[in-house]
Amino acid sequence: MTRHGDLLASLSGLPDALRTARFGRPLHVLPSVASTNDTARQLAEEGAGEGAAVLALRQTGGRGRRGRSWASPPGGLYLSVVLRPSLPAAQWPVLSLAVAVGAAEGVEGAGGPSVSLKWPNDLLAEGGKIGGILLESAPGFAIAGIGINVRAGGLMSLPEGAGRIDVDLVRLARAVLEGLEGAVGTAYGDPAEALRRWKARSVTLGHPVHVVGAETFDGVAEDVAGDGALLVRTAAGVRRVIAGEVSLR
Ligand code: BT5
Repeated sequence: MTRHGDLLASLSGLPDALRTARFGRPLHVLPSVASTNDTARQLAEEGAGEGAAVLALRQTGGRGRRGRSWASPPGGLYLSVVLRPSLPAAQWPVLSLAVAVGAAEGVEGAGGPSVSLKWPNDLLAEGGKIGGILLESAPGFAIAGIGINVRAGGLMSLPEGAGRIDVDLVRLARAVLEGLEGAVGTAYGDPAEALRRWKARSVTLGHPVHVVGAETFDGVAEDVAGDGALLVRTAAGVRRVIAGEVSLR
């Protein structure tokens, strides 16, 4: 078999080895898709339950937040999981923070480097952005998309500021699915604990930040609110950032 065929076979056999109750059950493994989030959304619309997952070896139209693109060369992890959250929709942003924590635990569990998190959900390691989370919601479900750069991905270039990790993709997929099930379960049962776990990995809190959103301003990132909003202290008081770009200064 080709390396590609081996990889597809190993990934397809992953559910047998998974220590999860629901995440990765089933796991649809595909050679190439536009965006795993779109494929997972279709499955959810057809009734797929919590934990159903889609993994692709590459994406031709990988997406970031706000219409940005996600470079998805072969070798990286491109994974989307259907969530049917028991939380009120207003708290779903906490889920996206929890997904980042679960993905970070997965990277470490697969033998990768320690991962820190930048609000809302960039995965940082070894001085670069090694991964990101795209949580998209729809009535009755959400799709959690996770992208992680793996060094074996070869020569295709990634954007400036990106980092890659040296891990085995099959091991990474397994550890991420297990990490996600734990972290998302915590978010459902104890959102405050999920936030504590995010904060423990944060490189944002306590630091001066530059916020670009509905308004642009500077301040110091002070805390994360119960709904996942970033609280930034400015000369005019504390401001809540729900959607926006936050850079460390
Ligand atoms: C994210 O967006 O960080 C969310 C990325 C989520 C990707 C996964 S892959 C599986 C699933 N299916 C999808 O279609 N998406 C999800 P954002 O914070 O908007 O970051 C996007 C920005 O990061 C881009 O504008 C680039 O500057 C940079 N970027 C693009 N590709 C990258 C990569 N592979 N590694 C690091 N940075 C990248």
